[in-house]
Amino acid sequence: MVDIAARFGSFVAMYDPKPDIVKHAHVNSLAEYRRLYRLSIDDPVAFWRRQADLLTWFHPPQTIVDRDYDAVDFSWYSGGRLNACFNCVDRHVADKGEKTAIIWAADEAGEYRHITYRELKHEVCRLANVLIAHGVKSGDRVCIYLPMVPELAYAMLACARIGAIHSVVFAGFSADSLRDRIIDAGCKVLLTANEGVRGGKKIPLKATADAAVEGLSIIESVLVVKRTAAEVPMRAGRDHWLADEMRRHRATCPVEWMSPESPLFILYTSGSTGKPKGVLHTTGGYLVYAALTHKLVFDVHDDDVYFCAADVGWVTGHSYIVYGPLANGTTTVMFESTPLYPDPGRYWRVIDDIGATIFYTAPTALRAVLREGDDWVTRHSRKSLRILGSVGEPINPEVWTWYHDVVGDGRCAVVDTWWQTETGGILIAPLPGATPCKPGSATLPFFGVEPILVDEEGKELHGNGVSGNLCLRASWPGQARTIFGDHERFRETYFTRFPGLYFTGDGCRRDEDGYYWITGRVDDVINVAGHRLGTAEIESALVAHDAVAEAAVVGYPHDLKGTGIFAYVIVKPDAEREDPAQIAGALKEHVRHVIGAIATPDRVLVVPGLPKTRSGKIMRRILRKIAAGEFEELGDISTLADPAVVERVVAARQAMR
Ligand code: 7RM
Repeated sequence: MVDIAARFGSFVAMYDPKPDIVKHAHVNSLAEYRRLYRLSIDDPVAFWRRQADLLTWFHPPQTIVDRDYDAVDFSWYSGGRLNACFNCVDRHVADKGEKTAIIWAADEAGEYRHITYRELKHEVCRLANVLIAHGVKSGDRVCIYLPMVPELAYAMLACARIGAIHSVVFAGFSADSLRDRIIDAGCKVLLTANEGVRGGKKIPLKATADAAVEGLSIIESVLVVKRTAAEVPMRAGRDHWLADEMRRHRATCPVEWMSPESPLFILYTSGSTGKPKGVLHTTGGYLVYAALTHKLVFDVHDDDVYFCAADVGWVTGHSYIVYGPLANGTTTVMFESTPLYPDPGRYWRVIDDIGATIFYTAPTALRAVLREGDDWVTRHSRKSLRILGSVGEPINPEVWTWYHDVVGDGRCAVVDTWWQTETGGILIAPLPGATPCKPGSATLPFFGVEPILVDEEGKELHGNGVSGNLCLRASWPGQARTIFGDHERFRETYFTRFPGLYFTGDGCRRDEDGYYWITGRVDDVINVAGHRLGTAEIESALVAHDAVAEAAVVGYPHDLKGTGIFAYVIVKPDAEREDPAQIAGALKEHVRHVIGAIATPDRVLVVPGLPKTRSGKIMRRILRKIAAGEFEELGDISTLADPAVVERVVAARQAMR
């Protein structure tokens, strides 16, 4: 078996921590990281007891952790009482009431709104009072189907304040998806907007919401944010303008002191099979974990302006736009637009406008702007930046290096953060100022996190220089507690394949230095003529070629090899005029050169686009079918950002025969 990952990892450069950029790092050397890490593993109770001090508790916790792996029952900080909204809002008002809590960056370039912690408290209280007036009580579920407007954060915090459970549904989802999620969670109130605005386009959210709740009696009230001037039909007795309601209510509202294990939110995420799962997170452990990881991984200090470009509809937005940053009293950004609107320089323009010091986005967004050329970056100063984060998928070493060299001018720390909806917060990532980086590796585990690699039989792979299924031992405070309404599915999905461990579904390699390299979902691993290949490595090789903007690699049935390698590539504008057959030939030769003969793609297809989810993940399930020539059974494509792209890829595939 040829170990591609080993070879791939061996020639990458080490990037040392940047002491001048992170001069006030909370953890400022590798030795200090290792000392604290040891402590967190050897004595988790002592370690996590101390971290509870990051929050303000009404009653201090009594038992730090209590876990039962057989029953899949995890409890953190029991005996304590706290409120997530109080921790994110109220407690900051006394000493930083005039500090900006949220900078809202509207879709229109140059348009910002600064909301102080004091204003945030008033808005959240008013909205909480509105919810109470509409019959929402502790434990009730509230569905939030809003674009990136401040009311989205207000609504989440208002739910937390009164003990209600929010279920945020990304505003790009269809009526059917929204309806399924409302029914599954049993929501009684829905928040939406008349329209969303993104990339200069209007999104008819109220119309979609109306279709979603048509004939659904469980939704008693629909509260509507007026984002644009558009008129929308309002059903008497059910629909209300949120602003009118908020004006009628007081700007104070008592907080509900919750048990640490009371549910904070449900967030739907798709697995490899079945309908989306309602991942449930609770209050105490989640908030401690979100706050601590945010503070340490991004080296956050009081004067930082922190800009995460994700959408709050995804877990990244929950933990690292709303809960983590606000629990830490940070100035956080809500970005309503896209990286390409009105031009590919948008991110860097926002950074200059607001003086952002920390920036966090996904590799897919970086690739989208990278292909447009460095000019779009370098025409903006970016001098305020110190930390650059990446999340969501493996970042190709090429893209990592571009992020570091071009965006960060070689002076900023890059943190590649690996985690999942189910983990609540970052589990594997460098600490800037402590961890030397290798482009493409998420580096080392966070405190209290014990990654375990196991083979197909569940045998643990000890030592370095091994690859296998990535699992986690024990429990960490931010871990999901269940799938809403289906604990058995939770147990089955994550805890039965490898008993006693949480199985992430990702493949991973631990290299000779103990660094972790996520190789992608295990279902993305392909076995070619007896060789195990991570599709991510082949994609990285392709993207490293001058002509390639983006690549997606899947396996397909192959007479001789069992599985062949099928590469879809989007070429850069310059290469668009060239002969596709010639490009394909050159790319095969290129991959053979970079990785080796066994990784040479059997087929290379130049396509105009790739099917992606709205969060930017390439839907390999669809690409596998198309590669196999199974055009009729593509399955559900409704969750794609642009379903029309599928037809164009199919057409290209058919032309190839
Ligand atoms: C935060 C988030 C989770 C899946 C996960 C991985 C992949 C996420 C990285 C990554 C390589 C990373 N939650 N993933 N981050 N792969 N390097 N830094 O994305 O639930 O939506 O997705 O995303 O496969 O299992 S998620």
